[in-house]
Amino acid sequence: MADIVGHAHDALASLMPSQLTFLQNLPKAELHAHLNGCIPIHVLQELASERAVSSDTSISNEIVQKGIERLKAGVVLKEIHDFFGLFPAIYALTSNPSALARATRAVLAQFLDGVPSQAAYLELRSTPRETPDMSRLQYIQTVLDEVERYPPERAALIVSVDRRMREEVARDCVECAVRLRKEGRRVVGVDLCGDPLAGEMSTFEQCFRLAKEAGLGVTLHIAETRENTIDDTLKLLSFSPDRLGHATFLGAAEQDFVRNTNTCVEICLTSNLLCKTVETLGDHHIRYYLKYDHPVCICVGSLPVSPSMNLIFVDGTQTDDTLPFRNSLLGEYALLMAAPPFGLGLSEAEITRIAQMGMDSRFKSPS
Ligand code: 6MZ
Repeated sequence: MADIVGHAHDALASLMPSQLTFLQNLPKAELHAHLNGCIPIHVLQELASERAVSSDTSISNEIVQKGIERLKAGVVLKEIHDFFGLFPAIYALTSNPSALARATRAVLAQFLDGVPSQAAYLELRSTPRETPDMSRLQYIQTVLDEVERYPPERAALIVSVDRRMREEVARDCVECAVRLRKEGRRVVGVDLCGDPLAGEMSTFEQCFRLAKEAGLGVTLHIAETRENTIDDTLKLLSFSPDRLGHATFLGAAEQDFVRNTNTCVEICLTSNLLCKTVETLGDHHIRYYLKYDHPVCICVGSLPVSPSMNLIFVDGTQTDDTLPFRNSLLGEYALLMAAPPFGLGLSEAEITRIAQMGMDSRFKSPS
């Protein structure tokens, strides 16, 4: 098993047409898409050229352009910590409401438009940022305005808190989420993300309590790297999360806990491989959860560009011009279906069950 490499494009290319059709038509939920990690490269380029003639000097156009060129050329990461350095250039391009709205619209379309669409249902997540042009509340409202163009059974928003945030900033994010939820807006949950080694988790205890009391779903990136400590993991589990992101390096006792509490694990196969937290697909922790028929959700997440990750569309065309992180939900499912050495070789019945688990793990929309 350990020799399964796990390239989504090889997996897709190895499938028979009937298998592709099966995967395309399977209703799939994407529950872990980071907005700023999923903006199509052509949209970033458009935003960059418009920015070049604006007066925004917070970060130089040269740095932004270099960042985009790097994304286009294909970023190969040595380790997961290199990954977070990709975001300042992207953030410079989504720092006002109109640019943010455009980026959001493009990400939603990428997942939800088209027949059949990549995802039947999308929970988009994003970290509210205060900029000279908008408050954190306005950031969320801007994203929500776009999310709510789709019906509730297709799209909803998760508000992310970044591990690097100070307590009052994290609290502001969650309070905004709660307030909007109470107003009937389509915020369904909160997330904890960001550099896996940053921050002190007790900082966020009150925030997540507040979110739970307001009926929001809670999902937490947890044990994403080998260096995450047991204290970090136990503290996060004490927040009673409904879902967990990655959960790559849980110890045996924590895995038992997750199984006993039936907590869904959001699985991002390609992301883990490219960030080098998992060596090969054969070593991936998904195999542990599948063995116990434990709830998982297969997700794209946000994936660093790699030249080897060019997405092959179902019609056979290959493009450089999709997500900057060059993968698709279809590609992730292809990794489940393709026979070794391209994928895990699961049956249609097993994959149907996994897709259903994802749909069953959606957070509840406000009634
Ligand atoms: C942890 C991640 C991540 O929120 O600005 N993010 N956090 N682990 C990961 N695994 C690879 N991938 C993305 O989207 C970008 C932000 O999502 C988080 C990072 O904090 C990144 O800055 P938003 O829309």
